[in-house]
Amino acid sequence: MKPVIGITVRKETDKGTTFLKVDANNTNAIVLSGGIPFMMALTDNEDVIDEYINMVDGIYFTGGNDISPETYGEEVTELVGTLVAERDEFEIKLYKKAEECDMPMLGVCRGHQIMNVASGGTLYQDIYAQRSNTIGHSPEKSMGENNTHTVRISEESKLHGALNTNMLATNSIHHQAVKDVAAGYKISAVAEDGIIEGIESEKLTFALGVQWHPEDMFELCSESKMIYKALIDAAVMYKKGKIKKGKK
Ligand SMILES: [Mn+2]
Repeated sequence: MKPVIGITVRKETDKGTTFLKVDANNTNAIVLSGGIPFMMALTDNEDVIDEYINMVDGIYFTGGNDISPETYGEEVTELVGTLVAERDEFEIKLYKKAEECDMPMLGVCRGHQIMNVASGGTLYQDIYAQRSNTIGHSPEKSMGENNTHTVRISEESKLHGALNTNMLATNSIHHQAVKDVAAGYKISAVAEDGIIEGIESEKLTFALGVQWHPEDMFELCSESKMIYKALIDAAVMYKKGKIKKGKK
């Protein structure tokens, strides 16, 4: 039984045309893990968002541009990059509706951050400006270092249950990060410099965020595959539950 995984997309304008798009490594990771990828166009139409929730068995919040500090009650400063308010608003609505259904969710990079914000947490607008001794998280701000670092994974976490390791080498392409973890969430992974690299819900059956990009290491790292397998397994369980309730 293949579950349908709703995938969030970027909104980018090029030469006057606005495109909704996603890095194919994301859709490939879902297909290779046994899921059906379903790219969800941005909309503020509540009925359409409700129908997305009815159509899918899990949600995958992908990476992308910075999240507006206004979504967590702060002023926008010069520390943040390109903002797309429509994407922030769509993803926060989507998260809240998925949360109501206890639908499985996985977030990577921006996706992990938006899950925290949608649940009431906050972000660093820029980890290099707002923290000291921050190293190795982004190619543009880590001069001369490669953008790879290890993370320590908490033994009591679902992430540990999925990966069965305490340490993992991860890729890293971010300058924002989770600051205050949302109520109902806990930290599952931390970098050596203290940056939060993984969070997960303590209330929902499966809602995990990781700050790195497992989609870009899918073929290179077995733990990347295990993250997606965990999402697909949870989505299969969710789909079976829906069928039992006669919703599909
Ligand atoms: Mn990092």
